[in-house]
Amino acid sequence: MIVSNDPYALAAEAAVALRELAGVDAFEVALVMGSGWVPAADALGEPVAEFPMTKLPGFAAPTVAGHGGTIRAVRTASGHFALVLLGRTHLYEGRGVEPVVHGVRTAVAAGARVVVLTNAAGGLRPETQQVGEPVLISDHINFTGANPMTGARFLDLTEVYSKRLRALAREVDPSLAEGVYVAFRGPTYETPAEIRMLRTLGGDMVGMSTVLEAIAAREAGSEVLGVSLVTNPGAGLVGKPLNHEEVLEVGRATAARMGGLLAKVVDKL
Ligand code: 8IG
Repeated sequence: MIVSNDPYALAAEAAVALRELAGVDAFEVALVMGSGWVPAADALGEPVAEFPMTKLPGFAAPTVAGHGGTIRAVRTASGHFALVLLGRTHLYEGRGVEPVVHGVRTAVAAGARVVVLTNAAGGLRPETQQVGEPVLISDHINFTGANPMTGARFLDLTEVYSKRLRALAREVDPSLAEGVYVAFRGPTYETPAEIRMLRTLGGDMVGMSTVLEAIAAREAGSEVLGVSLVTNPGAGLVGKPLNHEEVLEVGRATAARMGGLLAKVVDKL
């Protein structure tokens, strides 16, 4: 196996290995299941293959509980192939941006024209948001200080999160709200002052993922659908500290709704 040090070539190599291991020629759609979303993956269809991400070139094992580190190929109810990434690498793990976007680049190289990015997030609008509520990402603010692209290649980000796909998701569930997702590098949660700042700046959710993957997917030419599961109000908004176990619990409690939503959206593609 040749393991390239060019991240784009590495993703192309991983896509070749993926097609081979999964026994699937091309995937129509890829879904990245963030914390809290892994239990929802079972609703997507019949698994045809499943293996650790580390079997493919360029994938690091995720280090966070509930983040899986597994790749699953699924045949959907409509007979299409979906690539499900159970877990992701985060910027706060300290390996840089390339491993963070490698899954998305590999998925697009394996055919995915649509990339669905899910995450668990803090809610910046407890006046209107409920814990356990999915929110469609309409736009983002990238406060990670990082970017998956380098060089004088000026990518337009006017519509990172596809209007078409958001409308399709709302056909499935008309009650879905939309919001602006703000990403920090983490791994710390925010201070109450930072949460107040983000509210002033027009953010609706805050987390530590998604934005770099969304940029990489757009760079590679895919459409993106982003969905945040609001699992806690931002720090200081209700006065109680946050913990990761609660995030996973919200995911387990809402798995049926989230799985049903994703399965129906995927079937409409
Ligand atoms: I779940 O409140 C989850 N992930 N940055 N802030 C940030 N990330 C999060 C939060 C949060 N909740």
